[in-house]
Amino acid sequence: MNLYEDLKWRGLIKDEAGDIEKVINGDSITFYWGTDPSADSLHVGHLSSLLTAKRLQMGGHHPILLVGGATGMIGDPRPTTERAMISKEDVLKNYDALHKQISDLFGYEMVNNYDWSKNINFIDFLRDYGKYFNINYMLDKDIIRRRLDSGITYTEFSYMIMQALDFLWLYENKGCIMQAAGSDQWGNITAGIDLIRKKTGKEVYGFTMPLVLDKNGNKIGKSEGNAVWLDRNKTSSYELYQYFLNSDDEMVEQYLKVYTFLSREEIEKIMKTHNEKPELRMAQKTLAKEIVTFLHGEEACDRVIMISEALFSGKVKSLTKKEINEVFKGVPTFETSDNINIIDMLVNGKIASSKREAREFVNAGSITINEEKITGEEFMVTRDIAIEEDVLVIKRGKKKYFIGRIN
Ligand code: 383
Repeated sequence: MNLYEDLKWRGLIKDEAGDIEKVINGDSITFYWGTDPSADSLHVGHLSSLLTAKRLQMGGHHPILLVGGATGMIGDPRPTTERAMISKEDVLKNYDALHKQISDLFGYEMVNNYDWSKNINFIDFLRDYGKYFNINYMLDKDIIRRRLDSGITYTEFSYMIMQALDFLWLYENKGCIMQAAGSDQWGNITAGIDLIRKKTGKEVYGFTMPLVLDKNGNKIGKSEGNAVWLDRNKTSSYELYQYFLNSDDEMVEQYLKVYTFLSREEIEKIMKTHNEKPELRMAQKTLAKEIVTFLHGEEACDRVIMISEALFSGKVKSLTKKEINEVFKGVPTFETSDNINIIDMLVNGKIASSKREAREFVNAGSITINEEKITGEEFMVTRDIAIEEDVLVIKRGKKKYFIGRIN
């Protein structure tokens, strides 16, 4: 399989401008991919196209990663409503964070469009570039058309011109002849291609990747409404692992193609074994392992697999305090004293709303502490049963967790 066929097989090519097959399978070219500093970390939604850039690089092409210090101050129009403007300080802060994240993870050559956009003055902008953009052409772009009813400001309307100027600048200064991005970027990519053709008479290329969805058709990378971040301080290795471990059976093959560097043969083999016994979640385990290893390293991944297995088989007590903190990040936590009656502790820790309710829980056998079922109302909670003499993992019913710390 050649590079283009591999990308097609993985489902990574949607729209193509120019003979992309020839360009991708041909001699080494320089291409770019851009992202705006709208948050202080990238998330799983960005990862598929970053990995595509990596695949092109492995195939011999040269990637340039653009972090939009200039475009980030404006905001790419969304199909629904105008964006809230981000403060300049936040754009700079986010820029630094993304720059570090991308260079740590990928080591790509990076550029900032602020460097060439900041000195363009308004009169030159209108004379040198504005004349190349017919308003009818701009209004015809999908994203603009979708905003005509709800309204769009001149600021966001101008965004596509900024991105088009970037492509032109990279073409003229870095010999960049292709732009790759998610399918929401098609209008911006073609705006750049058209500008370069009009200004220089040269043909450059672009392609988009389909947005990766979950089985309900929502964008991948949201967990209970929050983004799944690539920064491990925002989404722990454990959360990342669990997110992909929970992928739907219908989707897991596609995710293996998009999010791992496993070959076609390897993926087909995994799916064959997986389909014989889907309940073992072999494909999901491979997916989660590959992603966590790629993003957080092998050591973090080994630890997370160990933790997940310990929790799954009821071996909470074998975990360290540090591991418990990672796994139970975000779980309600409370302080308690040593040698306290179980009923009092349940009420103080807000695990039960009253003593009466606390007794009901205990008598029904629905409370466990560090996986030991608590049976009597008289039970005293002491350091002896705590992890490292300190931590209590309390489970109420089948799923609800609380963390108690003996002070
Ligand atoms: C800015 C200047 C350029 C080229 C690109 C840009 C950013 C682009 C954008 N991209 C998204 C973002 O920043 O808004 N206008 O969050 C997302 N991307 C990638 C991919 C995606 C897109 O960073 O489809 C998802 O991740 O292209 O929405 O000269």
